[in-house]
Amino acid sequence: MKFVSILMGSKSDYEVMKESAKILEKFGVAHELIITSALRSPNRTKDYIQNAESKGAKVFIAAAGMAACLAGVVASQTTKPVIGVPLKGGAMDGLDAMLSTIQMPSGIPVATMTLGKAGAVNSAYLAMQILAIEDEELRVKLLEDRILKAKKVETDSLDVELIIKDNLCKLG
Ligand code: RP5
Repeated sequence: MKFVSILMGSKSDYEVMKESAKILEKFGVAHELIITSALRSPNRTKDYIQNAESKGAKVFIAAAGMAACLAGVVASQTTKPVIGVPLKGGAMDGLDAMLSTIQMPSGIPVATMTLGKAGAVNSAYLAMQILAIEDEELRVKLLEDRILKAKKVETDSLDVELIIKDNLCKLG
């Protein structure tokens, strides 16, 4: 069974990363979620990745703050796509985690999202876009979601917009 695997370095990461799981849930995409740390539980992390891959994990999402090496370690253990979500906290409130997650050595990529909830949500969308390459039903769902998002921009604007209707007045 194909699924998306979400790993996070600590229970303190769950508050943000549940937003990623919520999006996958909304689109009916199977997923797992596990707390495992690259530094505190390296053996558990390695074993989990191998096991998840053999069960059908197609994309890994890895979230961590501070030293934030989880996504890099996951990428070192699999050739499946790895999406990194840096989390706030630490001495530089997430900038440290962002730089750590993004700066992978050549040949071992991690697709790094932005910090916080937007990063968590986007990790789910990117994982689904990867799955949708070979899943027409999911591709259509993602397309419909984009249409809804575009409509929401229009309806949100209607609440506040001021447009000059008269175009008789030419500039220049
Ligand atoms: C990282 O250190 C975790 O991913 C978390 O973001 C951060 C702090 O962890 P806790 O001290 O809250 O467990 O490894």
